[in-house]
Amino acid sequence: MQFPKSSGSTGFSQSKIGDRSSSQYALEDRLQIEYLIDPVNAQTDLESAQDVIEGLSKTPKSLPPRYFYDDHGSQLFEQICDLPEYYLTRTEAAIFQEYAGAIAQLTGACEIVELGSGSSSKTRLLLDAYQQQGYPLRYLPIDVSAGILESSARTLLTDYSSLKIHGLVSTYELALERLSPAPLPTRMICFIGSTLGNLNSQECDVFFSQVTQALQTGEYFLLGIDLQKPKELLEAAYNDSQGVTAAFNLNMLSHLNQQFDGNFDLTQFEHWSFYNESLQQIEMHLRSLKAQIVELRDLGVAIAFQSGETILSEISRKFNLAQIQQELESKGLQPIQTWTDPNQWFGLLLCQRCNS
Ligand code: AVI
Repeated sequence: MQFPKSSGSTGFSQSKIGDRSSSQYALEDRLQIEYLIDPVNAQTDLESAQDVIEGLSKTPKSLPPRYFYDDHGSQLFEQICDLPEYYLTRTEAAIFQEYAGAIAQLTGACEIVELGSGSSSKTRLLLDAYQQQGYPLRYLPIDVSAGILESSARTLLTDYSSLKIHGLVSTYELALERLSPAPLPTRMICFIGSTLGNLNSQECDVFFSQVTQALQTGEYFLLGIDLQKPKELLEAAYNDSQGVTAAFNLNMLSHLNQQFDGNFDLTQFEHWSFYNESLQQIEMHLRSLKAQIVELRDLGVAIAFQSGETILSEISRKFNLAQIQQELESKGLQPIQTWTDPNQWFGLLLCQRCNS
C-alpha cells in the first residue's frame, strides 16, 4: 500500500533495509515506516509552534497536549497505563479480551489502522482474534513518536510471522487525509484508550468528520472511551501516588526546552489535576511556584508567570454512551455494537460508515 508522497515538510519517507541475516530480511520485508512529519525539524518550524506561542500568550495559559509525547513522555505514558490507580488501560484491555473475537467476526478480514498506536499492546488482542479466524494481518499504526512506533512495530513483527506493518510517523489529521484505499476488503480505523477525551467538543466534531471522510461506505471505526464515574476514582487516576502522572505533566516543559531552546525550570512548576464536574472533564495544569519569566529562545518569546499561575496542559473528557452514540450517528458513523465492562467504567463502540 502506498501513500501519496508530497514535496515540502510533510513528504518524508524512509525505507529500512540494511546488512542483516535472512530471518531479519523477512522482518524488514514486512515493515515499512513512512514519515509524514519530519521528527527532527517539523515542530521547530514557526508555523507549527504558533499554537505554543498563542497558548502561552493568552489568559489563562494553555499548551497543546501533543507536546507530552516526545520519546520520554511516551515512555512515561506507558508507565501510567500500568499504574494501579489508572483503571482506563486495564479496563479497556479486559473488554478487548472478552470481545476481540466478536469484533473480528463482525468486520471480517480488514486492515487495522490505529491512531496514536503507542506500544500497540491492546492491538495484540485484536491481532490474535483476526489470526484465530484465519484472516490476513495488516496493521497500519500511526504515531507522532517515531521511536515508540518503530520499536513496537519490530516487536509485533517478531511475534506475528505473517503480519505486515506500514507505520506512519504522523499526526492523526495528516494521516487521515493521506490514507489510500485499503488493500483488504475493508478497513477499521481504531481510536482507543479514550484519546478522544483529550479533544474539546469542537475538535471532536472535526475529528469525527475526518474519520468519516477517510472511510468508504461500509468500513469500520472502533472507538474506546472513558465513561463518567465518581469524582474520587477519576481524581485518583490523574494524581497517582508514585508521581508518574506528575512527571509526565512536567516533562512537557522539558520537551519545550529541548524543542525551542527554552529555560523552563522544572523545579519551579508543579502538577495540578482535578475533575471539573460541570464540564465532565479532568483538567491537568502546570502551576508556577513563583513569579518568573521563561524564555523560548528559538521562538523569540519571553513568558511572564505570576506565582500560582497555571498552564492548562490537558483535558480528559468523560463520556456518556448515549450522547456519544448520537454524535457519531450524526456524522455518518453508525454504532453497530457497544461493549462495556461490568462496572460500566469504559466503553468500546464499533461503528460503520453509512451512506450519507
Ligand atoms: C492519552 N490519554 C487518553 C490519557 C488520558 O487519560 O487522558 C493521557 C493521560 N494524562 C494523564 N494521564 C493519562
